[in-house]
Amino acid sequence: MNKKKFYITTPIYYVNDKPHLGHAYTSLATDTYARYKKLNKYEVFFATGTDEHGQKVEDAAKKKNMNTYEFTNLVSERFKQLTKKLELINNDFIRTTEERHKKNVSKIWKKLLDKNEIYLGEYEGWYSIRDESFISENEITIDKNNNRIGPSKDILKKIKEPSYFFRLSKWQKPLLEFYKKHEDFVKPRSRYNEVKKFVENGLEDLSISRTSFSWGIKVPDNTTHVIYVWLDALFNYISILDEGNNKSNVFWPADIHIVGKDILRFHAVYWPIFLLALEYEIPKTIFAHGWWTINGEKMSKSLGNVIDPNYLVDTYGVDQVRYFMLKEIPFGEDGNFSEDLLVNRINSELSNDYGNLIQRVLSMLQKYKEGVVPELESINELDKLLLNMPENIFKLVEKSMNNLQFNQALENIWQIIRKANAYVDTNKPWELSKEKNSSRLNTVLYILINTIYKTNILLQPFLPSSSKKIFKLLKQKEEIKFNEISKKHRSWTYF
Ligand code: ME8
Repeated sequence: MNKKKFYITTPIYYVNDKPHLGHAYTSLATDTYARYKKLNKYEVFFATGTDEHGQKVEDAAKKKNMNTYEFTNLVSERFKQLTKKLELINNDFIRTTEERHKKNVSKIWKKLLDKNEIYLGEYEGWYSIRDESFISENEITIDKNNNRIGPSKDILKKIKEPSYFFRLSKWQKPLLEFYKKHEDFVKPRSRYNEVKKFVENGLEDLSISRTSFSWGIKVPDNTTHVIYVWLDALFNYISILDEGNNKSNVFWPADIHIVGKDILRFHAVYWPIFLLALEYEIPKTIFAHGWWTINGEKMSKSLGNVIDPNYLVDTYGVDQVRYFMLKEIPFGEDGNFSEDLLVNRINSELSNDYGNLIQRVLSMLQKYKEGVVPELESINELDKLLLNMPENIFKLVEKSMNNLQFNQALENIWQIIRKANAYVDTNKPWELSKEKNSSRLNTVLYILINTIYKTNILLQPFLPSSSKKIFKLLKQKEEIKFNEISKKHRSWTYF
């Protein structure tokens, strides 16, 4: 039988500087969702990579006195290394400087030209290098030195140069109609409303080529122009399928693009319009998450207030960092980062709640039953409650995960863990052993092992490394699909 397909992506990150915790966050959230879908028996394609053209990258290379391409090799490699460090299960990693991508973008450009979506003109206006974005007058503020400041608080640059334009304005109505029919296109809901309002206010044609620098994909047949970096970058989502893996017909349209809210407009306005113009299918959902802040300021390379994810992983462990980030803030909202918060959460939830439960139960199993899981004997109402809890909680987890509410899903799972700890305290297996109440001790230990096993099934996408170790301790296979959760109620044949 053909498996259901699921295509999920992270943004491709700029290589103007090394990765920081913000990038790790998007990648870890995307990876968790990809793992969740895999365990739900989808065939998943998970794409990530680096965005290597544009003025920002060219400037960064110049600052380091490096050849631009060599510079991109160096920085892109650090993003690639991070995918390994974070133990991501991405299927591929695309760089926009690769031939396969350049070929695809040139092809797209020609198609748009053939369809009369592109015309040559001159752009005069303000540009944010930080955002690689043309900024309209109503988004500009003026600082005390009379500089024009963009939405990301950088000093804008005035540009006046020949440029190709994309006929964005004519797509306003079709896009609004599309939004109306696809209310799940942008999530969370507040972002959907925001994007819709932006489009309702009108769209201007978009400048899609630059002539004042050369680091980019050349416009076919007019090589004084390079293609605007966002037009170039967005098509990575198709290049990686098409030109690399021959999978476009299988995985396109994407099921979900996970992005930060800073780049929602590009994904929710320009991207679907380019696709409409090409008569391609449009992705099902763009999910815009919030920002990690430091003392209230967005963590960003440009502001220099960044945390190195490599340091955190080396110090605390990859599962621990993933768990903290997904539990600490509801996906979609902003949150402040501090190492103290991370340490507290790891200690109280992972070590005290979950770690202790496993340690206590497994050592009792060893001590009282020589490590062999006993048979379930007669059960009371309270036993039944815990015995059936994981299956019931799984339904809640599914609901939370369908909305990408990772923190809620974890909160649901933690209800089981707390209940199990309370169950140990109430049933006191050490007293049952002393009293030689073997029948009751069997039931209590059986139920506790069963609970740990099933909780571990649910935790696989959130704690990939630890859950593997725990399955090993339980002498079970390394990965267990969610639909196998209810299989093992009676005897532990795998033991
Ligand atoms: O925008 N908190 O690349 P980029 C949470 N190349 N997430 C953060 C973050 C923070 N403080 N800072 C960054 C680009 N991110 C383009 C994308 S896609 C076709 C092209 C994450 O290197 C978040 O996902 O600036 C954000 O959208 C992304 O990194 C921006 O990465």
